[in-house]
Amino acid sequence: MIHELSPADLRRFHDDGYLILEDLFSREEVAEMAAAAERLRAVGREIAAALPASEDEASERKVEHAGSQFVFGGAGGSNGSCRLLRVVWAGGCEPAFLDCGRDARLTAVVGQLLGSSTAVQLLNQLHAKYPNDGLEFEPHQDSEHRRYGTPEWHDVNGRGSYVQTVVAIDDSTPENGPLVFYPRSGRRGHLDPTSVRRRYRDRPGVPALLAAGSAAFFGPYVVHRSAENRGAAPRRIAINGFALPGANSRPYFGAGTGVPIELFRRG
Ligand SMILES: O=C(O)CCC(=O)C(=O)O
Repeated sequence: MIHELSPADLRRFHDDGYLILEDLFSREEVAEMAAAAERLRAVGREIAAALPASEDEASERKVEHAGSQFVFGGAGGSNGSCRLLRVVWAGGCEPAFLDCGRDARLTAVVGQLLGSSTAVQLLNQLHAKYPNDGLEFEPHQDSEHRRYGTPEWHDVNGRGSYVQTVVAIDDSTPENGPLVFYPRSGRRGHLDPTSVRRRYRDRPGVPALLAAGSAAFFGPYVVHRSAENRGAAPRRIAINGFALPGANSRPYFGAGTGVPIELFRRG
């Protein structure tokens, strides 16, 4: 079923910078994604164990495998201190992730938010945080990662030209490192990333306590973060990001990136 956004939904998205829709996917569907996420985790462990140890703990290491890219941080090697930060184009290895990212229940909402029947998918990603694994995301705007202000990004609609979506695979709780938004923080557009981190580091923000199967949709300017998982269960999310055609010229990893897709198709 396609979710028709109300004028109030659209207002909330444009004013607050984000919108939450509950129960977009069923518990059975997210259970399949959870199983797929655990297979990706197991592959990640095997890859990490074979990585040579690195002196440089600060830089990321990227390993391509079966159509996905596994991104690690930490020293690596068989000592086990290497951490899987994200799986890029997760649907390459595990099609359930791409099925979710291309599902009309998700893309039709993106289409209404972008005001377009087509978009270019840039991201299809798994972020998994396990209890006390230390993985956290500092306050940021996604416009930083999309390279706003450089020749690689052209804001074709004057409203950011980008929508990121997060589907919860697990229930988010206050303890397990939920996404935290700062409503209305995007009203002045793209900001200096260092000042964003400094200004928002000590502010509580509004946690998005998404139940499994619910989704958050957000524009490129709203500041958000997520803390370490201090809960007892994983917090896994599926991220898909969509740009208006003509906005992005930076290459992204993944077999389906860069190609305009139809957002309103049925089924
Ligand atoms: O995994 C997280 O909580 C961070 C997600 C995030 O910052 C993003 O989708 O831009």
